[in-house]
Amino acid sequence: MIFGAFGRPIEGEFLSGDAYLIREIEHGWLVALADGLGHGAAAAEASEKALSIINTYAGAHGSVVDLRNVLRLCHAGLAGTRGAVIGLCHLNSQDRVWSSLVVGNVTLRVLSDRQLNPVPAGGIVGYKLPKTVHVAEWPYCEGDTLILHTDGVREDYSMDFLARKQGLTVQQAAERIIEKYGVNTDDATVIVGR
Ligand SMILES: [Mn+2]
Repeated sequence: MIFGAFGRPIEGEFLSGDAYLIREIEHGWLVALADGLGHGAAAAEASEKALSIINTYAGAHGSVVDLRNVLRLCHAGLAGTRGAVIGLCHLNSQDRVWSSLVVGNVTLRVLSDRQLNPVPAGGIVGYKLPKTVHVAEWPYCEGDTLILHTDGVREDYSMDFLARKQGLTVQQAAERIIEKYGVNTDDATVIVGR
């Protein structure tokens, strides 16, 4: 997999309340995107804390990734912060399986043989988790494109321009999405993987 990512803060802020992690782990990848509630430093504190917890978890667990457990750790660790909405995605490249978990307003889209739009659970990590959190799983196929973005990006975009034949790198695709579909009333961040 190759990943590209791009983000920028809301107009008038220097610091984004969004934060992301793209980490190669044993037999796969762990990708996380967090959007701290509100904007500015307090939002960034919550999202950075979530990512630091996820990064520590990834370092300690090798190829064994339990997304529900990651979520529980984040929820406990974010108590006392503003809280964050979070999208987590794990590729097990040995078993060729993706799994994902989303709490709150983070969007995950997958361009694959079949298009997949996993359903997020409501809630705010660090404040209130939903009763049940769905972990979506689907087979990994070579060439799959994964997109994870915060709600600073409109959702009504077509993924046509991400098709391989358009020749965009994942980094160019990430920048294009923010440029064309980022809203200026919120921090906006997108990760594109292929
Ligand atoms: Mn947001």
